[in-house]
Amino acid sequence: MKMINKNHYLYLGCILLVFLTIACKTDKKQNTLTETEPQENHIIEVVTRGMDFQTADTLKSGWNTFAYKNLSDEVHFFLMDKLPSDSIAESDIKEDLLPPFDDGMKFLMEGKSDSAMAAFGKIPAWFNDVKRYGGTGLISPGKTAISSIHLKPGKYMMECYVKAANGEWHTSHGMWKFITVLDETTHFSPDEANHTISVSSTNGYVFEAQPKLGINKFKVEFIDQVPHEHLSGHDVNVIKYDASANIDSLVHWMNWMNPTGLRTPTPKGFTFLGGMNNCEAGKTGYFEVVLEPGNYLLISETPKPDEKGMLKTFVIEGN
Ligand SMILES: [Cu+2]
Repeated sequence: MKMINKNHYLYLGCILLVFLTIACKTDKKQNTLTETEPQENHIIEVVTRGMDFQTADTLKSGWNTFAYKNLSDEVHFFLMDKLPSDSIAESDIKEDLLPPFDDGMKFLMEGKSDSAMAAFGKIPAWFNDVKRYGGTGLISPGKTAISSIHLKPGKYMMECYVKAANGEWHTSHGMWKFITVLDETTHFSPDEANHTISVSSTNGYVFEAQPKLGINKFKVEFIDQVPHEHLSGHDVNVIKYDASANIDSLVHWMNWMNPTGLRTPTPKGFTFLGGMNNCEAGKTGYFEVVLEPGNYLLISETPKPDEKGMLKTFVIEGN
């Protein structure tokens, strides 16, 4: 879901999940951040098999790396929304937050924009104070997205607001989950990235590097964050495409306000490989992806990403 007010975006959506494996190893690199603490290889597994997020209920604060495995037959993502109050309960989500989004989308599908905006206007005021802490980009069925994000202590809602074939939000089908982030922190920091992408509403993606065959680690710097026409912010998705793909159809699909946008089925010829979901201005996230020979693009889940510099293509050559 997306945000509805001036300075907010809103996302609701998908879910499911999982658990967590913590392995510790001694840091041999004399990292100043971990002089006395062991470095953790801290991977949080998140799994979606249907319309859910199977994952831990609590996490440590600080840097966490997520492996989001999509074992369902639809594309999803997850986004971490930090709630403005720990007292926000399941009833607040189900009875107050989701219905305005459901009603608004239904009106948009019926071509009734005014009614849609009136419905979105009923989104509870606290939603304007939600902060985005990143997550994965869109990920195709059978694929795993790897992203690292930095979490502060508090109560979060993990969500996916892709839409089902009938146009209903995944969020309303169960793809959301409360997660508590503890004061206790991880002792982990992401590996050095191979490439840095700076993202802003003014310059789009600033990305000069040439990705290579194999594993590529990307650092995403959010220079700013603003609500776009769809009342949500910008992010980064990495997508492989083949000869049957029509990039214009993808650009159209990336706007959830279009009745067929962000909705199953995805445009043909594209394979979604993750990325970095919305973060607040000044924040940083990381993602990694294994690139095989082929054509790829980086694109934001916003209206008109091509006109905003938030669509970049690149080619990975074979050996
Ligand atoms: Cu979903």
